[in-house]
Amino acid sequence: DSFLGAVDLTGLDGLFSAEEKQTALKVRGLVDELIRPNIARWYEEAVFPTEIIPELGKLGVLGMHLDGYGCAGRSAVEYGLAAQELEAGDSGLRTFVSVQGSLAMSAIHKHGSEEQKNQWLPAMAAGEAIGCFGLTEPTAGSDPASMLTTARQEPGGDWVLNGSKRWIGLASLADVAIIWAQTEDHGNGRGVRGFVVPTDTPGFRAEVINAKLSMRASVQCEIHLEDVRLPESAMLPADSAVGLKGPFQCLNEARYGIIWGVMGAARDSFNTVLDYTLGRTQFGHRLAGFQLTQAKLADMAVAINKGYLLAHQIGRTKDGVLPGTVTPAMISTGKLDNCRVAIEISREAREMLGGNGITLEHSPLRHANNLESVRTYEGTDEVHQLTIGRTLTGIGAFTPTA
Ligand code: TGC
Repeated sequence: DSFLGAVDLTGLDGLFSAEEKQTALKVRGLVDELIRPNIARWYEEAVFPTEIIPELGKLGVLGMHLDGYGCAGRSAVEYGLAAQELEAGDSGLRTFVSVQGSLAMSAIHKHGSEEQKNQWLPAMAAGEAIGCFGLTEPTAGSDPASMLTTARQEPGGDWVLNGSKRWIGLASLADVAIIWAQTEDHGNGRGVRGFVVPTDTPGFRAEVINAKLSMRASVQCEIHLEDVRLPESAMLPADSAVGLKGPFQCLNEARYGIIWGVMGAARDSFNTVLDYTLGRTQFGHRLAGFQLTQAKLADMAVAINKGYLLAHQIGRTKDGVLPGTVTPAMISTGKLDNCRVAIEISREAREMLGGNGITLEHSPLRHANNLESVRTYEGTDEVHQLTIGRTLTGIGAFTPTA
């Protein structure tokens, strides 16, 4: 019996140690107990259940791949396994853990001063403080180099931030925001720096984006920054944070979590439709006995196995167990294909559920709708195709030449 269930056709179970599976099963237990019984209602009512945050802190999944400062220091593979269990519950839940751990905490952990790390990371790991990550803007999505938010340093040393950010997860709940801003006038991204902004700083305002058709059990916001004054020490000081490589290193972490996470949504969609077709009879036979149903189930299972193998390959490379380094093209390969596969599987599963598949009683359409967001954020398909294209050809094609 594989811990991944019937979908495991290729011995995936044997890829993971007993300890790694134990980590995954603990997260699955939380999802089964707290998320599955309530997620349809939260989704319908567009509620993010803040009461689960301390539980996630106790489970040790917030910033779980980071070392020290109260973080669990687990491997990239364990983090990935946790992500796929969370996203089997709902992408909004996995997104919370990604924004908190891979974006906000990672930014402080990679680029912050000792003071910033000590002030924020232990509380964030425990779920006692919430963080968000402000990179995207109303007019700067795929092209963050064109951001308009500015940080100007005054003669006394203070920084003053102005601008706006959009699609920022958790911003209305956050205690701290990592805000990326241009510190120089040329606007080519080289002067971008990150700032640790307590959200109670005067001039900081977060406005929830309502009426979403995706990620409804999750919070995304617009942030408005009007003369937000910060001490000199608020800037992330590390050299690694100078320019866009600062936020891009954090995006790599979040994109890595997505590679695993979306396989959880795909697996849950597959399990739902496998159970359904084994139980439902039409034309005098169980649906699972029809050849067309089996062909679809087989294609879904094959794709899910390949997705896990890809995630595992990248995870073990990230952990240094396999040789080589994790390159942006490797991350793009995983994010692009696993999102594409997961959304196709969720849609196929919805179709196989017939009319019943459009209700919140079954998970696949909820997963498919969520995956519209997951496929788009942290780099669209096109951004990842062009990142891979640049690696293959040596030619950057992000900007049209004509
Ligand atoms: P480019 O010239 O390629 O790079 C600028 C500098 O960054 C370095 N770099 C990376 N470093 C680490 N990891 C990566 N993946 C990196 N990609 C690039 C690069 O080496 C260079 O360093 P240096 O030292 O030479 O300065 O920059 P570009 O402007 O040409 O970028 C091209 C492109 C399109 C790949 C990039 O802009 C991109 O990835 N765009 C997509 C951005 C994106 O994913 N946005 C979504 C953000 S999600 C969000 O804000 C909301 S958070 C989620 C939530 O809150 O729910």
